[in-house]
Order: sequence, then structure tokens, then C-alpha cells
Amino acid sequence: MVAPGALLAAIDGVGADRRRGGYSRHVFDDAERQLREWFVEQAEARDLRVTTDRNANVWAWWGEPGDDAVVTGSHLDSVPGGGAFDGPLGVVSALSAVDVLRERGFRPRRPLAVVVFAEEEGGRFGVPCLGSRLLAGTIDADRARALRDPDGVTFAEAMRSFGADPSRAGRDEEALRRIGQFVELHVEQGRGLVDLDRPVAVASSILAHGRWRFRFRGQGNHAGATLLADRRDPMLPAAQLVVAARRAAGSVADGRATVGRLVPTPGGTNVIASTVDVWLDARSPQDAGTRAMVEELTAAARECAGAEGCQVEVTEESYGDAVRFDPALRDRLSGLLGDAPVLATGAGHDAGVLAAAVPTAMLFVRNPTGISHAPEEHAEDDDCTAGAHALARVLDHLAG
Ligand code: HGY
Ligand code: MN
Ligand code: MN
Ligand code: MN
Repeated sequence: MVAPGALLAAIDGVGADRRRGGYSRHVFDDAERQLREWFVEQAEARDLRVTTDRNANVWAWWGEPGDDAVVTGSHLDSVPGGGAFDGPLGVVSALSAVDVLRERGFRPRRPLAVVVFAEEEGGRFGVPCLGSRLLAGTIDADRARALRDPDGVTFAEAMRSFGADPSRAGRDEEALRRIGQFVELHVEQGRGLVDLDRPVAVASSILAHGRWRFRFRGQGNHAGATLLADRRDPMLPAAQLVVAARRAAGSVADGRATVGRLVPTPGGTNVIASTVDVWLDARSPQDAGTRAMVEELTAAARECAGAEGCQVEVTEESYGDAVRFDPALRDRLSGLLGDAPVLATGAGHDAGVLAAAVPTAMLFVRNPTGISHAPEEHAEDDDCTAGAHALARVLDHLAG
């Protein structure tokens, strides 16, 4: 087996973000294309048959592609300045697991595939799990094609420049029919396994989570020449939203609300902004809790905007229902892995998107820092190897 740690080391410099630290790898950018090419080489070196589907997801098949397959995989893109493991660990562990199975002479009884989903983080076009949502048909394909990146490039244009036909993007019945079960291995984004002193866990659930854009409009003006009484400064309600998000999160059970991105226009130091865009990420274990936070914050934003003579427009950019993974599959895998702990996750995943359509499970690998979406994200080589062996056991159990 080529260990996951060795495979990660081979791609370590790709998309390294000198300015922010960590990695910035976004769908179809140079770094992500380099990682796609690397993955195809690695898959073909393992006699896997590689195809790219209509939504730019990459599939590596052990034998003939077929229905009711056992599929594993994750993503290679990152958040801006993200860690080395979120996404790639699931992909390299799948390659290592294939090595383990081949070395023991395993022959799949069912089709088996490794998949790399496109734009899981939504780091370029703003909607997370874009590749798996398109495949599952849970995002309108026209809306997806029209999504724009910060430079104004549409997803359709980016697909075209990648050599894909954007008019074909959308629900992929054949791909969905082929997925019999999906298992995603992922670095834990939290400290659950550290506290339990275990290397691998099985996932129980994913929070209900979404992203909303609050666009505050005021009047651009001169920072020095404009009297306070004459201002309509959208930065005021924007700043109040940032603070209100934390307060709203405290008002629902296990709520989490974050503003990680705030963009003033035009963004000059001596300029009162004309508009300020604020992105809210809100999550909680129940759909009702997440919706309640967003309603509370929308009302507060309208009130704060009005007090400053500004307007606000709220747009829901993405939403994912709360996910409970298939309890039977979850418990079977936990038992198979020596009563591996069962942990919830606050992070969204492609597995969460597919869980509505096919029996789905997730494995987590210990992260000693518990930190994710930041350069401090980490997993020890030994734990990554334990994760790959656990994944091999699961694939053997499901496809053997
Ligand atoms: O945002 C998330 O939870 C995931 O990392 N895309
Ligand atoms: Mn992530
Ligand atoms: Mn991820
Ligand atoms: Mn001037």
C-alpha cells in the first residue's frame, strides 16, 4: 500500500497559498486541475478506469462501470487558505485502500469506484457541493451555470474553458443508478476522536446548514467631507449583523452562525461604501433551528439598515437539510471497525448531499488539533494509515 501520508506528501505544494497560509484550490483553477491530473495518474497506475461525468466529477472504476456500485471518495478543492486534509484525505485514502485490497487478492463482487466531486467547498462559485448537487439534481442546472466567481466568470464559462459542455450539466440518472452505497472518509473537523483517544469514527449526522448573502445598500461618499447626519453608511448594519449572528446562534440549541466573508464596494479606506455584501453561514442540528436563526437575523438586518437609511436584500445561496446517516449502515460499519465511536459533524459533505438518494456513510480520522478550514488542520500518518485500512475493510465488506 502507498500510505495516505505519502500520497498527501506528493501533492503537498499544489495550491499552497503563500498569502493566507494553507492551500487555495478551487474548481478548475490551476491547482485543482493539477490535482485532478495527479489523481487520474494515480488511479490509472492502479488499473482503475477513469471517466469524467457531465458535472465534472471524476470517477475511477475498478473493473467495468456498473449499477449498484460501492463508491468511495471525497473532494480535492479547498476553502481559501484551507488545510491539507479536508477533502484530499478521503481521496488518497481511497487509493491506499485499493492498494490494500489488491495486495490481498481481493476481487470485487460488485462494481467499485473512487469519485472526486467538483467544488465541494464552493470556494469559487459560492455554492458548496456543487458537483454532487448537480449530479443529484438538488440544484437547478441553469442556476448553477449562471453562478459567478469573484472575477465574474460563470460556472458555464469555467466548465467550457475546462473542456466540458455546460449544457449537459445537471441530474445524472446514470451516475445515480450506479451508486449502490457511498462511503466518504474525511478528516475529523473537531476533537471528538482526540477526546475519545480513538483513530477512526463513523458519522451519525450532519447539521442543517446554509449560506445567505445580505446585501446592504447605502450611499457611497467621501469619508472626510460627509457629515454624520448626511451619511447612509451600509457598513453600520453590516457590522451589526456580524455581532448579531453570534447572539442568534446562542438562541437555538447547538446553533452556529458565522460571518467569514464581508465585501464592501468600492472598498476604499477614505470612502463610505455604497454597498456591503455579508455572507452568513448558519447551522444547527434541526432545520427549524437554522431557519429560526436566519429569520431573526433577517429581521434585525432590516431594522439596522432602516435606522441608517439603507436597504438590505437577503438571498439564500445554498441550503442543506439536516442529515441522519443510514442507522443500519452506520451501526454495521461501527461494529465492523471494532465498535468505532459514532460522531456527529458540523461540517457539510458530498456524502450529506447523496444521503437523500442512496445509503451513505462517513468515516472520520482523528485530527489532533481539531481545527479545520485553516492551515492548522492535521492528521498523523499512523492515523491516516489506520483510516485507509478501515476504509479497505468497509469496501471489502460491502463489495467483497
Ligand atoms: O462548509 C462545510 O461544512 C464543508 O466543509 N464544505
Ligand atoms: Mn471543508
Ligand atoms: Mn470536506
Ligand atoms: Mn480625494
